[in-house]
Amino acid sequence: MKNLCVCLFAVSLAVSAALAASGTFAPSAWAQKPPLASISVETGKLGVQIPEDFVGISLEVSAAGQGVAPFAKPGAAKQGPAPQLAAPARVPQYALGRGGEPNEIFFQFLRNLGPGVLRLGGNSQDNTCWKPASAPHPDWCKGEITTEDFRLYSQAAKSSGWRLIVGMNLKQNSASWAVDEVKAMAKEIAPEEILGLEIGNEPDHFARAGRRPESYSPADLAKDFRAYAESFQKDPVARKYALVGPAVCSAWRNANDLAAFLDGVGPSTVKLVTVHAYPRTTCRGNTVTTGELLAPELVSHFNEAAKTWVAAGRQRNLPVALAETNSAACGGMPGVSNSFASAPWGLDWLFSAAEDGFSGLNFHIGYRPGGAWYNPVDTYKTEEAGGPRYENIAEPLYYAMYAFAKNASGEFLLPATVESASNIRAYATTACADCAIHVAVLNKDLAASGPVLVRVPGHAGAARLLLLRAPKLESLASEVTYGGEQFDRQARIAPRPSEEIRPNSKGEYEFHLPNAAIAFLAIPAANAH
Ligand code: BDP
Repeated sequence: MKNLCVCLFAVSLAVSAALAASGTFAPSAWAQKPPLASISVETGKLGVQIPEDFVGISLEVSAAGQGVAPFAKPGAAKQGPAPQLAAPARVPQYALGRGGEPNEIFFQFLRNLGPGVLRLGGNSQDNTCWKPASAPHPDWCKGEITTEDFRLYSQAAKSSGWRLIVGMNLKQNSASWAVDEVKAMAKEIAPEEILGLEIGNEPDHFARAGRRPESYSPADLAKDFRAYAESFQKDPVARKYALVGPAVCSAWRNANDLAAFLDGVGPSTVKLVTVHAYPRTTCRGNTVTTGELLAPELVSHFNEAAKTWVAAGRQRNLPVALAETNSAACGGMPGVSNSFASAPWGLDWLFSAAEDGFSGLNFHIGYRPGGAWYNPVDTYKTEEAGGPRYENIAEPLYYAMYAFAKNASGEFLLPATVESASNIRAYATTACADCAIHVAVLNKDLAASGPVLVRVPGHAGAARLLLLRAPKLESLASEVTYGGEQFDRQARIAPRPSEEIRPNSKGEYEFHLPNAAIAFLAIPAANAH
């Protein structure tokens, strides 16, 4: 799909200037401002089909493995002078809730997205231990994984209908210890609730963290991974589960190293290839601006490389998932990752990753002291007499995931060409060759707004328009609306009244696209008038 940027504005200024200079200037020429964008959709050939469960969530195995204590009891607070704050600070909580007190509203947020994959992984996966005392390196265990955690995972799967990818600790590097964990897990989670077990998180960082020798290579990783796979195969319980990996994020996330890993573990060892990506970082004091997040090159550079990773999997008949991703590593950028700007970024990221051929995409939810800024849903708790009450907030990125799930999941991509002098992207999808067409127009520009024209040859029925928008790109969740509605604290959103758009005399659908907005246009099938 091409998103051409033709500098119409510059052309029009030049033409107007020439007309004025030649003395033949007609005042109406000034009135003919070019549209913000002209979009042409081709209906002849169906492109990539977006899997129905494409949109997913990646969640840390535990908050404890990230160094954040879930539900610290009020009495357990540090001794010392009482804080001077008038109101208690909001305490971020683990999205799934806690053992015996599941966060049902978070499960509803998952259910809203249709079928999906909930990956339990992240750095906590390799910092959390099943039976820490029997771990080969107990001092590497920052958190403990218990039967209650497995039960919570299973409740999430049952309640949401999503399948799980459950991360296993590879840093400890003990296959027999991992088999014990799988046996305990199998008592709490039904095999059909699990898509696969993921061995290790970002092993390309293990040496940097001092957990492997400096010389640790993709071939060494394949050896460690294969030892797990072989032990699992020998166990009647563990052998029931498919394996997923290598969850690489930087140095080894390239076609050559992926190939070295996949060929090293041998055919049919992994069922799904997983890679991670954070296009920006806030690690080591880096900052990220809205302009950087929305820059066209951010997506185009990523897609160029991503296609080669997908190809490495495909050559071995394996699907490749962008199993952990978000806007900026180290928890995201306050005021950017949690602002409305993350919605057009998130939609561009979703559509283009689908176009690259990824089988799924999981936006990460993180925990760190001080909170993470990129979470699609933020969970807090308030202590009440009867126990904790969870408060769940749909962030702008969640609106993007929801709109994608409602308008594009399960459909085929169609080529859409954009002519615009501004930073506008468009994607089109359809469920079949003769079906209705969904067009998403993403205003990623920092300032532009204006009329948009959409042409779909042969389609002339009245279309329906919904806007996902906010007053400005910097707006936070409380100001985001989809079709004028918002998610409430119960994860519900009211039915959204759409606006009818009839084609103009040239057969184009025309509407106004504000800044900080994404338009979803549903155009009826060609033969439906
Ligand atoms: C990823 C880790 C995840 C972190 C995230 C981040 O897998 O656990 O939360 O980085 O830094 O690489 O935000």
